[in-house]
Amino acid sequence: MSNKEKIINFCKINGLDAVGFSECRIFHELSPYFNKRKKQGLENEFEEPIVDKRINPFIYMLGGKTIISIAFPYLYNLDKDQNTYFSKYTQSRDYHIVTTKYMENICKFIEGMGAKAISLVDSNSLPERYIASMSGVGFIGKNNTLITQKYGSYVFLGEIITDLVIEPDAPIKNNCGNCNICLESCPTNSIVEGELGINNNANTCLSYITQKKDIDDCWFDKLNGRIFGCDTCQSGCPFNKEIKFSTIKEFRPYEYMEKIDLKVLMNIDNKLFKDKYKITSCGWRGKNIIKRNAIISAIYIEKSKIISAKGDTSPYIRDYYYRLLKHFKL
Ligand code: B12
Ligand code: SF4
Ligand code: SF4
Repeated sequence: MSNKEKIINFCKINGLDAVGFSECRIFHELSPYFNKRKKQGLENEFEEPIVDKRINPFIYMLGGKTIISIAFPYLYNLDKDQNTYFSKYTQSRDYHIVTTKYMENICKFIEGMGAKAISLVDSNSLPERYIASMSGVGFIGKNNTLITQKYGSYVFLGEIITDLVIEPDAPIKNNCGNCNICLESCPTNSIVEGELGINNNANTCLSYITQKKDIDDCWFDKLNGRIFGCDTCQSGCPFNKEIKFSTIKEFRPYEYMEKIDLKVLMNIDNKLFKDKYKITSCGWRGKNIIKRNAIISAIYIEKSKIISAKGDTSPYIRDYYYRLLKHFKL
């Protein structure tokens, strides 16, 4: 059995069957693209600003030969969103913790073969979707997401860099064709067709706005019930219709994340945050971002002063409360 087959089998035993391999190399072809995006102001604060770091996997392993891309399916159901909701990717245990546990296990397996291996997920400078598409794990759709055949785009992406030389897989074809559903459904027209091909204006994307610390008043009418993240350009995608759900037990959604209570969210204290929300993928932005978005939703939907954040201990929350009252002339 080849090393590639051994790794694929080990991943399968661990419930991971969307795995691909590509050569570890500098992605020179992406540098004009990233530079142009920077010039056009499309880059956002969560992206690595130094282009050389974005295209160079050797900063993580000097003698790396192969990148293994792994897609972790996270969707447990396609239930319709409520008026106010957390996006699907935030509803379970923080994916950084979950995927790292699986990948460290795979790294140990590779090390057992006498090789080096390190794992990465999300918080790194590399273009994870591009690596996944190069590895044949899926294709990048017009909505910018990496779409797999079996699980659609509801997957997280992780990578293992190893010094094993493994035969790469071939990329698969982009199958969007003439479909434009995601472009047409994006509430902020953030998916644009321009000089750079199809691109995403990360700075107007509602997923970003829900996570941004300081937002302008113009976004108060746009969030429309989104508490953290945005799934709109994924939920209408035909490739997300007939998909297999996740069997990764750690991604089972918490009930309180699926069926939310706005009153609870508007009044989160430190203890509740620590016990229930910090452990999810939206925990990293802190308690007040969730609270702020809940207050925006409550006032936007009810259009009344039903809540009083006047007494909130945080000046940040009080500031948003008064701005909302002013904005909605309440
Ligand atoms: C910054 C960031 C964001 C920002 C910016 C999003 C964006 N459009 O890139 C914000 C906060 C808005 C965001 C939102 C989301 N994100 Co995010 N995010 C990231 C992060 C940290 C960096 C991505 C980045 O640099 N983006 C800039 C763009 C330009 O680069 P890119 O996404 O890597 O891919 C582009 C290039 O590869 C290029 N490209 C592809 N092929 C080719 C070929 C050539 C020749 C050229 C020149 C270019 C090119 O096109 C791609 C699309 O624009 C990654 C983790 C990582 N390290 O990659 C996660 C990541 C991309 N996010 C992820 C997720 C889950 C999301 C959300 C779905 C969450 C949600 N429900 O709200 C949304 C999706 C929004 C959307 N439609 O893109 C997943 C992607 C899963 C998937 N199936 O694609 C990632 C990989 C995290 C992870 N490890 O799982 N995210
Ligand atoms: S995540 Fe939402 S706002 Fe962002 S591109 Fe998709 S539909 Fe538009
Ligand atoms: S909605 Fe249509 S255009 Fe958008 S990613 Fe899906 S298939 Fe592609």
